[in-house]
Amino acid sequence: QTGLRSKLLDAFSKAEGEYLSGQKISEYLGCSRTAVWKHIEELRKEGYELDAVRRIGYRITKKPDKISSNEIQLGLTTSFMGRHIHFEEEVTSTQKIAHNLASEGAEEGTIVVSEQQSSGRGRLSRVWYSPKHTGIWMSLILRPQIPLSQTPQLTLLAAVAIVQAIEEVTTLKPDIKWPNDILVNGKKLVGILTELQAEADRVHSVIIGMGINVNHDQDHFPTDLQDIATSIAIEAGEKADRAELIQQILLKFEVLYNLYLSKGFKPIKLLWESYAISLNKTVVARTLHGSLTGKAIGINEDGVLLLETESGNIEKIYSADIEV
Ligand code: BT5
Repeated sequence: QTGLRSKLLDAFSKAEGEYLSGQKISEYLGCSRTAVWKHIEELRKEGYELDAVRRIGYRITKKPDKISSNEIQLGLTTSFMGRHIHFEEEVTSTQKIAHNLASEGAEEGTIVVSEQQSSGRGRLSRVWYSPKHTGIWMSLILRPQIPLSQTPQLTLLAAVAIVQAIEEVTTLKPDIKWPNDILVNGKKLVGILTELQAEADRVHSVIIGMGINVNHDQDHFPTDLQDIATSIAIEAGEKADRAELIQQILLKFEVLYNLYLSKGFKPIKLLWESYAISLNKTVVARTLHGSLTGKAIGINEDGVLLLETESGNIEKIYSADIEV
């Protein structure tokens, strides 16, 4: 089956954009016209766009921009980040798979990547929209020996790594909104979800999920996201190579993570602050227990947001949605 598929793709590349008749294809592959039609439909399902003209034949007008383990591996220069790649075309959630792999003892730096998630998730069981062939839906397994209270720092570290990678691969200059959003022109480009496997006093693994809108057109987003979400293609005016972006994220992440393990959170905090948009502004923090308005004066050594309220009190915000 895969042999026939690559033969078919080969025939199309040799045709160099000209139409190939169904008859020719069936002779070339040695299969029936019905089988040819089925293969063409399969290609469409994989994201190829084909022009079909009666009595003339088929022509590929657009190839899907795909990622696979091979594409991520080829050109990856890290020493441990992404050295174990678990790739699947379609999953429920890469977080779920990463949790299973982590429980089974997966090594630090293992990544789970998929082309599509049927139930991608955000914080507090919100939905993360993860359509086929357009984004990066990835979970990274870490095994840091740090106290539980410091794990939020890794969300901030991840945000810095992703911003640096986006700056490397595109012309964009994204902003970070505490704790887990990366925005361009005020719209959400990236969401990060950090989950733990831990006992009271020991972290077994930290699973960092990253959702990045890369090659979406504006009308790819469902109506409820139209005004709040964006993609690299929309903002930069051109598509980006997702495999290259993944490689850069892994590389930046590895450098920052090594720095973090040797020097602590301080250098990461400085970098994070240089990208943060909400600092020194009045914001509304919506938590599970209600809303709090105040000036975001910074983050503390644990990565917790510090909010100065009107009465002058400094409140620590551990988890919230922030409105600038
Ligand atoms: C997040 O949650 O921003 C974390 C998203 C993490 C997704 C990754 S993808 C790989 C891994 N596997 C998973 O299953 N998840 C992780 P939160 O801050 O709760 O934001 C969720 C909100 O963002 C939703 O309620 C929507 O309003 C909005 N949203 C959903 N999909 C979006 C998208 N593709 N782009 C921008 N905004 C989106």
